[in-house]
Formats: sequence, C-alpha cells, structure tokens
Amino acid sequence: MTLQARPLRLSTADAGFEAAFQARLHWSADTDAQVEQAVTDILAAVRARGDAAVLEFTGRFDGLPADAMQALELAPAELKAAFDGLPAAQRQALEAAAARVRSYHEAQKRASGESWTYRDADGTLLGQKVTPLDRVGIYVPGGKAAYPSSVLMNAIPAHVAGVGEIIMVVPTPRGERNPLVLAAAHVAGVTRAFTIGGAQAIAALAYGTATVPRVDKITGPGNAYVASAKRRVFGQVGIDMIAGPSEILVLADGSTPADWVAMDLFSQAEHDELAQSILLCPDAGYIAQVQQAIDRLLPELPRAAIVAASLNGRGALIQTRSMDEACAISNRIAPEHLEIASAEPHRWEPLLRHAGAIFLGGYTSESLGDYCAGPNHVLPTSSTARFSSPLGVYDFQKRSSLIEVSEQGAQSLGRIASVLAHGEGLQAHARAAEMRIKP
Ligand code: HSO
Ligand code: ZN
Repeated sequence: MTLQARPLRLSTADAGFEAAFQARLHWSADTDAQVEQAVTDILAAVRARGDAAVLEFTGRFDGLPADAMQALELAPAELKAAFDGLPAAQRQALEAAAARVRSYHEAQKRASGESWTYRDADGTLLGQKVTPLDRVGIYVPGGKAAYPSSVLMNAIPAHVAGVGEIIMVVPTPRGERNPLVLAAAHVAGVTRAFTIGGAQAIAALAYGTATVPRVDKITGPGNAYVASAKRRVFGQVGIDMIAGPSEILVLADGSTPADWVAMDLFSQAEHDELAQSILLCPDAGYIAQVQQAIDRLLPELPRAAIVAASLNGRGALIQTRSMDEACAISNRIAPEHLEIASAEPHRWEPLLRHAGAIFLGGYTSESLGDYCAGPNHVLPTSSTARFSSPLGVYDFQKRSSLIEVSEQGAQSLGRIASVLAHGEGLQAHARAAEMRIKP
C-alpha cells in the first residue's frame, strides 16, 4: 500500500472555513489520570527514599539494574571518550554548531542579561543585579526523541549565563547509550551526567538524593510522565516550559521552489504523528504544486508513515485572499516556527507578531535553525508564543533589585512611604520611614 499525505485543503473564502480551521488547530494537553497517579507515586517514593527509589524505578522501567547510584553516573572522561570516538565529520559538525549557538547566546547576554544601575538627583542608587542560577538540571529524552542538538540548546545558554553546575539526566534503556548525546554533553560543558530518566529523574533533581544534587531549575523536553512531573515540582524548583508537539507554519508567496516548502513541512511532521505543518498562500496554483511535491517526495522518506499521519491528521494547506490575510491568520495560530517563504520577507515580517522563531526568505530552512544557525530551538508551542519566548540565557539567570537610598532621598521617600503606610494601617512601616526624616 502506498502512503499518501493529504493535508486538509481550506480556503478563507469558503463559508465553512472558520469551523474547519478551528477544528484543525485544536490540540489538548490534557493529561491522563493514570499518568498522573503513577507520577504522584514516583515523586513521593523518591522524596521519601532517595537513591534507593531512583535505583528501583530505573531497574523497573529502563531494565538497568544497579545497586548503587554511582553506577549510573557518567564520568566526564566517558563523555569525552564518546566525543573522541565519533567520526571526524560528526565531531566537527557538533563543534561548529556549538560555536554558533554559543555566540548567539553571548550576544543575547550582552543585549539583555547584564546588571544596571542609575542614580537619582538626590544621590539614591537604583538598579538590577543579574545572577546566574547556581545549579540546573537538564532532561534529555532517551529512545525515539534523543536529540544531541537539544543537549546543545539547553546546556549552552546555561553555560553562557554562568550557571555553576549543569547536571544532565538521560535515560539509557537496557544500557543503550547514545554516543552523540554524550559527546554533545562534553562539547556543551555539562558538569555531571546520570543515566536516569522519567519522573524519577525529575524527582531526584527537584528534591536531591544522596548522590544526585538538588537543582534550582529543570529544563528540557520529555514524555508525558516527565511533563507531568515537571508541572508537579514547579514551585519547589523552576522549570522552562511544557513543550507540545512541533509545529511549522510556512507563509508562501509562490517564489520559493515547491519542493523546498514540501520538505520543510515534512521536517517538522517527521518529529511526531501529532506535529502540525501548515501552509498559508494566496496562490491556488502554487498550493497544488506543493501537494504534488508532497506526493512525489514522501515515499523517499524513512519516516514517511509518521509524516503521513501528521499531515493527514493535523496538516493544512490554506489558500488566503492575500499575503496580508495570511499574516493575520499566522498571528492567530502563533506557531512555534514561522517561515516567510517570500521574495520580500522584510515586507511581511513587521506584520508578524506571534511566533517562537521567524525564518526569513527561501534559503532559511527551519531545519538550519534546529541545528546550527545559532538561535535556540527550544521554542514555545501550542500558541504559547502569544506570551512566551525561546529558551535563552535569561532562563538561567535571575534578577535582584538594588536600592541604596541617600540621606537626602530618605527625606522625600520617607514622607511618601509614611502617608501610604498609614493608609494601609501599618504603623511599623510608617515609623521606620519617619525615623529617618530629619526634624
Ligand atoms: N524542531 C525541534 C527540535 C529538533 N529538530 C531537534 C531536530 N532535532 C523543536 O521543535
Ligand atoms: Zn526539528
């Protein structure tokens, strides 16, 4: 049987457009009650019994029996050996990608990650002091979604931010280690690494055990158990975000070869049956060309079945009345990745307000952003680009306010504070301010 991928064809001029469009966008992050219960039990067990519980779950879920946690720690020398053992082309590609990701995040730090102060006319000093987190945990999925590129994207901004210790956890079911993941950890500056995963790894990082140090924040993607555990430990530790399936939206004016666009739609579809790939274009003839390219190119892909499931279940090729209308619809979708496959990308970019990352022009394949352009590939999904941002240096820093009131400042500020404190009925506040006012 030959596989077919037929994304839903819609036109904004059709009467049924709105309902069909809404139905296609809908995605629910509802978690399964069974997953929730299992995670509750795992978190409680690790909290109560530490290493012993982590070892037990790792044996049960990953088939990795060990009688001491030390057996599940990867020494820095093992990470380095994994790197040294790679073919030269892979070593060079990892290093080249890491260097670009590092310089992008260094620029990000210079632009918005530095401390600042200013002085009022009365000599009062005000400012903000930026401090890196002491210790962070990075979750790296095993198996199907083991991405060395994600190790770089999580660990490098932490390193650039100046985080003291970066603890990586990665499940290795039946002891199968992914050498590229370990090598990426070496390149990205991971401090310690453990071959543990699932909710038990999140619990170990959040609560700490005798062996796994307790971290201040946990970042990185994971399956439903990991996502649920991250939600539950939030508050005790920071978390980055809860990522949904990958998404790509291509806004096309017909000037980019249809094959390129078809392959870009495939590139996110191949991540997951639930990934979403959408094309918005005013030209019906071009949309037909993209569908033909899909038909022709799909059978060549090893992951054709996943791509077809994703495109048939969640994909869409949408004809709009104009490029302006395409931009308006894109803003409603707020996609994770937005490609402007246009001869005039800078004409449309100012109209685009909500997207995790914007790729301008026909040469800018989203795939380059996934690996090596420089910006982070951990991006807000499921419309959360309306209010959140890519993972960045700022996620590994926090800010403290700085206030130094001068003798003169204490006079004028004291009078304002005193009035407001009396208004709130807080006497001690009022007096603390008044005591510093000279009679
Ligand atoms: N596109 C993914 C990241 C990734 N792609 C890793 C390839 N490897 C984030 O949505
Ligand atoms: Zn990708």
